[in-house]
Amino acid sequence: MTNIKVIKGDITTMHVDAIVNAANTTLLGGGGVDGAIHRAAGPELLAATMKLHGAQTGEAKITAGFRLPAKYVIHTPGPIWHGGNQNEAQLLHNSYFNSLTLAEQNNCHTVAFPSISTGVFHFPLSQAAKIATETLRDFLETAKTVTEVTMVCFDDTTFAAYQDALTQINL
Ligand code: AR6
Repeated sequence: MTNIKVIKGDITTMHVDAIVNAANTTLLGGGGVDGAIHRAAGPELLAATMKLHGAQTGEAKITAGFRLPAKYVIHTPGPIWHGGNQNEAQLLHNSYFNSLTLAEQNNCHTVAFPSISTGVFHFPLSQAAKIATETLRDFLETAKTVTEVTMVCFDDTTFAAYQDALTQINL
């Protein structure tokens, strides 16, 4: 069953099987949601991501959630926006798709995403929200373990953009 929710909140407080981290290719932490997740998970998270040796843009890797309420953190570097002609849309799709694939491989039922790439990486918000919601909808149509995905938006503008995108795909 398709079940996509959009809420306003802080992803580090989510009681779900996996939260997704909008990371960078080093997977060694940073600002924004990445910094918040590392602070809330504790230093064990950095110790774990150091063993992953980074990730390519659009790829996803998993660790435990350590001090977070979530069981796992799925780390994915989204694309940096360079104007739209450097495969940014496909790479953003890949971040959502590969994160969900990894969630399924780890038997997750509930997954929460932040708005990947729309902060420091400057991906245009409405376009990112469209790619995200379409990818989630398509994935959930044939998902085996994942039954519920929540988009956790940190501010009103982001929340409105994802609500609009969901409305546009008639969910
Ligand atoms: N919960 C949910 N969303 C949040 C939270 C939170 N606690 N904190 C911020 N956001 P960004 P990016 C929102 O910049 O654009 C990092 O330095 C934020 O308001 O975190 O993918 C990484 O290490 C925005 O809507 O991620 C990378 O270097 C969204 O999360 C780089 O930033 C994404 O903003 C990744 O940039």
